[in-house]
Amino acid sequence: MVGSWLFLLIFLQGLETSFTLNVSCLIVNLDFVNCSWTEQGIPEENSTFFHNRFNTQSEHMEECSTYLYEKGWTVGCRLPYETSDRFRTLRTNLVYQNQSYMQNHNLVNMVKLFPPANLSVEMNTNSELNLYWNNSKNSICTESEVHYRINNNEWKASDPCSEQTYSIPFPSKNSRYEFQVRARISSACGESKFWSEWSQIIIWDSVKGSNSTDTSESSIQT
Ligand SMILES: *[C@@H]1O[C@H](CO)[C@@H](O)[C@H](O)[C@H]1NC(C)=O
Ligand SMILES: *[C@@H]1O[C@H](CO)[C@@H](O)[C@H](O)[C@H]1NC(C)=O
Ligand SMILES: *[C@@H]1O[C@H](CO)[C@@H](O)[C@H](O)[C@H]1NC(C)=O
Ligand SMILES: *[C@@H]1O[C@H](CO)[C@@H](O)[C@H](O)[C@H]1NC(C)=O
Ligand SMILES: *[C@@H]1O[C@H](CO)[C@@H](O)[C@H](O)[C@H]1NC(C)=O
Ligand SMILES: *[C@@H]1O[C@H](CO)[C@@H](O)[C@H](O)[C@H]1NC(C)=O
Ligand SMILES: CC(=O)N[C@H]1CO[C@H](CO)[C@@H](O)[C@@H]1O
Repeated sequence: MVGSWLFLLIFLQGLETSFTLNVSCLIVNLDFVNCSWTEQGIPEENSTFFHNRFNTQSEHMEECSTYLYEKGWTVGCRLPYETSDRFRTLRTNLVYQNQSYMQNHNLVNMVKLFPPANLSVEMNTNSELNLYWNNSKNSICTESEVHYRINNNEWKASDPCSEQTYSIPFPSKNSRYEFQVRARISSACGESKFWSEWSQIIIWDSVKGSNSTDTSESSIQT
């Protein structure tokens, strides 16, 4: 009994000394930055987070103004993002207990956009089925991928395109088409490591001649 307590004590001390906090940051929709330090679990004490606001010209670090919480502990920080910040270096300093963890982050590829929205489908006079959508960031740097399937067969993916439209010439009769779209920053602008989540699904049914947004099975496919 004493032996196992001793073992547990040594084991816990071992954990204590090997415990490090790693801050990882993601630029969300080029709108704000989420930094979090829960990779190794939730630290059981509040941490204090400082950052340089992507400004390497100055040594100044400011404290996080909008912490993210889990179980009442600080586990992350939401930082403002301004145009082109991703081409600069974010310096962070996390203070936990008596330790301070300094890191430099290069976030050029760490961008995740919101999914495209407002999908619509229409048949034009040339018998082309046209899909339209709105990207969350309407810029030449955004590329989209269309996923579609016919009558519940396998999903097919289009090549990434910079337009917010996709056409299928002569869609088959008596078929049901489903579409969904996702987006990311294209390689010409420092390709993002992450695609957005898939948009909601839109359905075009040649028999019913209707389209609708199906929320019941969105974002199952990856
Ligand atoms: C810290 O996190 C970053 C980003 O998630 C990762 O690239 C890096 O390998 C991690 N470092 C350690 C020491 O776990
Ligand atoms: C950013 O952090 C907040 C709070 O933890 C979380 O709700 C949100 O999903 C995060 N966003 C992304 C894209 O990770
Ligand atoms: C951690 O921070 C939160 C918010 O500032 C605070 O409500 C909570 O009391 C803090 N916990 C401790 C143990 O200081
Ligand atoms: C923090 O540092 C002080 C003085 O250096 C020390 O007495 C204390 O035990 C340390 N606390 C922790 C949790 O490491
Ligand atoms: C969404 O896309 C449509 C074309 O499909 C366009 O007419 C409309 O202006 C766009 N809306 C926004 C808010 O960008
Ligand atoms: C979708 O359409 C609504 C209403 O027209 C508009 O307010 C919203 O900005 C559009 N969403 C996007 C991502 O363009
Ligand atoms: C028949 C039908 O439901 N058409 C709709 C398809 O989607 C567009 C845009 O969402 C609507 O304007 C149509 O009414």
